[in-house]
Amino acid sequence: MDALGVEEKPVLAQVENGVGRLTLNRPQALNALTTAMCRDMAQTLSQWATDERVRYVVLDHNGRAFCAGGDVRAAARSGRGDGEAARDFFRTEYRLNTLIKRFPKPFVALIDGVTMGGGVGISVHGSHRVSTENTLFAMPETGIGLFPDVGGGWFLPRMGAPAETCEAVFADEGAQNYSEVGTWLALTGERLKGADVRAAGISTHHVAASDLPALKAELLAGPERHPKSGNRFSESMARPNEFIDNLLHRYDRPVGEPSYQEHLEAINRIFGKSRLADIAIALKLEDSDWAQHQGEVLATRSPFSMSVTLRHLREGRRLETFEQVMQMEFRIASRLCQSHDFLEGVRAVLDDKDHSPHWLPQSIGGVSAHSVEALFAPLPRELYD
Ligand code: QUE
Repeated sequence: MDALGVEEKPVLAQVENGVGRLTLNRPQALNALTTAMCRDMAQTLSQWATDERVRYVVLDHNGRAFCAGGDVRAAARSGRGDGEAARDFFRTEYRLNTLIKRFPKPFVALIDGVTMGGGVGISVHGSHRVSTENTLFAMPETGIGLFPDVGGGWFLPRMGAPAETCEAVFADEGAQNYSEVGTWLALTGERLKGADVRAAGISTHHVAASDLPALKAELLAGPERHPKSGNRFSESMARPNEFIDNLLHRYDRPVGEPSYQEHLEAINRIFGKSRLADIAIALKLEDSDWAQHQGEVLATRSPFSMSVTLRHLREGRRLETFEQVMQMEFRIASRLCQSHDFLEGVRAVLDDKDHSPHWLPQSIGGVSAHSVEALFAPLPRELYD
């Protein structure tokens, strides 16, 4: 509610100057996504996809966080019962992720703050992602007994080695020499800050937060208002991609090597192993403080979630279309939302905040291959739509 008692909308949508603008407007909850927000954005975007008034879309946020994730507490509440509302949430959220991935016009996400889980899913699949020194990226789901969904099965196993990240990192085809950076980020939930978000290819452009108001003003003014486009109005309107590329290029700040560069060899060697137990052992045997720390982080994550995640990323790397990955993710999420570790993880991290979840099984060795495999099976008919 605002001062006049008017209900504030959690997502603001407007079309002006040929630009469709979506603004996340639930700052008190770090813009965490509810089912209604996802449905709302999906409906707006599917209209804008064919609306000639809309040349491109800008997604920004009110408040310091871009988006902290999905409304997982509501999902857990549902998961304690029949799980129907939780499945409805994941179905709606994944449809939105797919709409953004397949959006036929430039989609510019301004991720000037916390961008985690569900927040990654509504930005990373867009054509243009702009980070700042305030950007804090993570896929933290293994810490609450979930898995890195929202298309994590697509982009995480396709992250390139930093040397190649200036190219199209998430290109549907092309170079197959992917790194294991995504596997490392997914299993540990490690955060990337600022320039590292760009160096890893999560963002496509990196700008100073102090430049963001000016960049935003130019983006929202649209091609026609741009002083340099002058009488090239129709030309730039016909080529929104070129307009956006040029505009973002002017604000782009170079980033150097990522801070994890010195660990890249170990990341690829250790997180490239096929079995989770082998990854955990290799971290323990590695003679470096960094590896010891990664091992200690893994020891706090849900063994079941990590096992599901590793299988998910390997399968996601093999699958040919984004839609296939999202179908796999819906199968997993539909079941995981009623699982012990998810309900326990949300209790420990988000409800009671004791940060001491009691995972079942307690250790990696206790996870049966059969229990992991069961999450990937096709769903019974009654769970679709
Ligand atoms: C893992 C997650 C989430 C998380 C913490 C995790 C997540 C999520 C939130 C969150 C944070 C602050 C809020 C809120 C939600 O935290 O998905 O409403 O105000 O949304 O370890 O996946």
